[in-house]
Amino acid sequence: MKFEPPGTLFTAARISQRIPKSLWPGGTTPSRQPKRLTLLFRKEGSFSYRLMHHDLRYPIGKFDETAASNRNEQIATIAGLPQMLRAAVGGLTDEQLDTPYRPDGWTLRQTVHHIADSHINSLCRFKLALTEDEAPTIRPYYEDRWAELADSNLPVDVSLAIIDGVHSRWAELLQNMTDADFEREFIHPETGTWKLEKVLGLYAWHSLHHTAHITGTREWNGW
Ligand code: NI
Repeated sequence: MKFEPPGTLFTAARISQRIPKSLWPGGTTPSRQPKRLTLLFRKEGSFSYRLMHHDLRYPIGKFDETAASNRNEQIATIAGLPQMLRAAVGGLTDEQLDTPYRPDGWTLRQTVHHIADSHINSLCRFKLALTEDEAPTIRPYYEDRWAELADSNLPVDVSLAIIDGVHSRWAELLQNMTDADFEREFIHPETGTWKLEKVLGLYAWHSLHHTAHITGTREWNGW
């Protein structure tokens, strides 16, 4: 698989390659979760989603393993997130970044920092699962409390740089994993055993889920 270097502008066709088919209008599974969405292209390198059903908390629906796209699409989403996210926040002012994506929700700034928090942890969980003799028990954390700490007030560029590095490492790892590697597991103390195959699907979803919070907020506000 081939990925564009950092800084490459997305065209409509390139973005469409990165959005799992299951998230497109007429998605693959019957579900009460809203999954229909349409991409709008304002200009090259900038895009947003228009949601057909307004669910501000779950703009692309909840993670549904049975509706997950294929592995290559999921890896492409992980590889493409840094560019998608930069496009999503591009040109926003500090005031706009400090706007919540829903009433009582995180601000766009907190959302970007949360993605860094979450995906740092996820890369470590992949590496633990790939290297431990027994399926490791991973360490959960209170993501809402992490998002309230002082570093979540920093400029989003700080976390965009983290996400660049983490996702470069993560995509390289994923592209070189064997089928047997994707069968490896870790244990989450609250939710049980997870195969890396499923975890990849979850984080591809998570990447699009939070990107849609940002693009949705821009859409509603006409930014
Ligand atoms: Ni999240």
